[in-house]
Amino acid sequence: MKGCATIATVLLLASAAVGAVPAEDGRPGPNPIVRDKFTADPAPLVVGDTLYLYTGHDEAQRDEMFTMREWLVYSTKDMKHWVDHGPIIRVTDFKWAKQDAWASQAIRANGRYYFYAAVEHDATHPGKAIGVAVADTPTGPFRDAKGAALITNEMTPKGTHSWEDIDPTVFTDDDGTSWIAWGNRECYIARLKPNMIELDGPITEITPPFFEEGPWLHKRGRLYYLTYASLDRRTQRDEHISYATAPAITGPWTPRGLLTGPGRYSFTIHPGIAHFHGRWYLFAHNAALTIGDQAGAIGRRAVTVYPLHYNADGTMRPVVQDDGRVRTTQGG
Ligand code: FUB
Repeated sequence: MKGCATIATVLLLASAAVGAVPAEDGRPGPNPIVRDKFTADPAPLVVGDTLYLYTGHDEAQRDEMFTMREWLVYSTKDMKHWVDHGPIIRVTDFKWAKQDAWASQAIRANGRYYFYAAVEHDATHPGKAIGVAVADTPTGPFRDAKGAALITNEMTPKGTHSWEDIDPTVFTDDDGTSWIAWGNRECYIARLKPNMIELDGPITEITPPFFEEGPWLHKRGRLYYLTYASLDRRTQRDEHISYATAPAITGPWTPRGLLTGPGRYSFTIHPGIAHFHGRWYLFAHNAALTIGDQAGAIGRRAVTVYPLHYNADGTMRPVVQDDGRVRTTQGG
């Protein structure tokens, strides 16, 4: 453990003395989760009795847009007390990448942990790209698993902008097949080979309505969910979260509309969904945190978490982000 998440650490030590147990009500602690650093693009991963939360590290100064050099990981056993495990990999650890430690997701496979990350490729493959790193434990250290990008901008020729290939989400189905989806404005999906570091078949476009970025794949029962940052440019100024569902990972995807409004003071938002100790959670980010004289901004965000509830037909109930406190509709 390289650092501590201030108050959370004190609480953690106190709970360790009495034996940390999952909070009975399952309600997460106050938002934002991390208060001593600016964090963004939350990606939860449940391993046994622990939820690991991978985030980007926002280090923008003044009015810089994004300054992101590394990814961080935190863990909890009860959704209230968080341990800061420090940086797990830096963008410069991908030798072929230039900059921009953007949205990522980790997944367990083959007894190891694979970390898929959006970065800016060097001039050999201009534009954003997706790399994959591997580690023996969820907290790393992670190292580049391929020595080259898994996905480059040339592989999706439809897009006309250089940041089309960002924000990987990875999902392993009940039959053991793993899939990666990603994108900005266009959303793509492809199957992964069992080695987790190569694509296995064609890239297919699955762009849902108002898709902007930040896709997140998950499954509940027999229903597949594609949750994402959406932007209806006709009426909205900031990203919201929308989702679609499908009876198979290959679709067809049915748009289900909005899951949340925008994150407070933030242009971006980014969903991450996890099932932990029998409850569902939606992670997101906003820009409502101030640290010292640095106020939240587009490049100084803070990760948050809310309980997530489902209707009987499998649709997700709208989640309201309210000052870090949760007001969802009841039940689910
Ligand atoms: O954090 C950098 C970028 O902003 C992410 O890749 C997008 O999802 C948006 O959150």
